[in-house]
Amino acid sequence: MSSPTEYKFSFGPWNISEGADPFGPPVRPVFPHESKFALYKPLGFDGVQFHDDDVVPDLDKLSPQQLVAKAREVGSMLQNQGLTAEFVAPRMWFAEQTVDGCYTSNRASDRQYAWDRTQRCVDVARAVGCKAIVFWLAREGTYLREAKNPKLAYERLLSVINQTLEYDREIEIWIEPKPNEPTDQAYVPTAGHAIALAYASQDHRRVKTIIESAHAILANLDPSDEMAFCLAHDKLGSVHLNDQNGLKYDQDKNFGAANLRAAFNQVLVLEENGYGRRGEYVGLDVKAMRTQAGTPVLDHLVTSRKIFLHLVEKVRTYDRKIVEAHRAARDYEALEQYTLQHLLGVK
Ligand code: XUL
Ligand code: MN
Repeated sequence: MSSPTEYKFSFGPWNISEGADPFGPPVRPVFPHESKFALYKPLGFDGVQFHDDDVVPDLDKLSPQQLVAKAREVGSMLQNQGLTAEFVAPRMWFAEQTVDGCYTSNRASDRQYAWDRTQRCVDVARAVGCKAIVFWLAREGTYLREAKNPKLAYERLLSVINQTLEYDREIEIWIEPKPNEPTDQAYVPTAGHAIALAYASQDHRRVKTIIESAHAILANLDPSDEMAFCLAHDKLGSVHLNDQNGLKYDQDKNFGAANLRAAFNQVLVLEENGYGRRGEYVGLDVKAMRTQAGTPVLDHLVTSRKIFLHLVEKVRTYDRKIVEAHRAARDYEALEQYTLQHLLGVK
């Protein structure tokens, strides 16, 4: 039997937040960005997920050369701390040019901004030492469906994927589907949409996905199925594990906090399909509770990582012979009882 997967963990600096929400200001003092990196290793994380402006603040004001020089400095700093940049995502949704979308905006000037910014994001990714960019297509959608031509929107998304693949012959694009928020209805709401775009592209091997548990739940889908679908196509670049209590705003709760059994099924799918054995990270996208005192608040990262590892143990001790016997007999009542008792640790 091969040795068990040793999971590596990652998160993005935005996961250490000051607690602001749409209805109130920050509740914790700012914790300087640079100081966040020193926290990774002691917490058991070695992958850093970035937005482009997490690497190089105010990047729109810099020349491409200045931007690459700054990103290289960050790359060396990471190396010195034994950290790896997992991906860089263009955080375009803050820009004044992207109020109505980036690649799917009705305005040519906005689309041009988005394309320029995407090229700079690829430059940053390469300079900081990683081969993947993430497209979370925040504003690619509408508040009312009549606002955009949806067929054209999908064509524009495919064009920009192809342009990016051409711009850098090694870069991978990992699409992070989400069905809504901040738009009412987003384009590319599910893994199926993302993977269809991948296969339609010029080089599908370089177009993958990152599946976030909460986003799948917002699409009323089971996160473990979204992950399994991507794994079946060898297209699971990364995951954003977290949880979501039903169909409401994107909550980014601790992994397993709303539905421990669904979390177990996600770990089961990842572990059974060898996720992590080719260097993939177990990424977390979890939000600290606004009510939590102190700075920096890190308990949510510690808890989510621990719960993942506890669930790995549950997966490894889940008796496949029993599972297979119940499947063969089509005795799903017995399978349910066994699974629930296993999760509860009772007989
Ligand atoms: C948004 C979301 C983002 C992306 C990275 O809902 O999940 O954090 O993961 O931009
Ligand atoms: Mn995410």
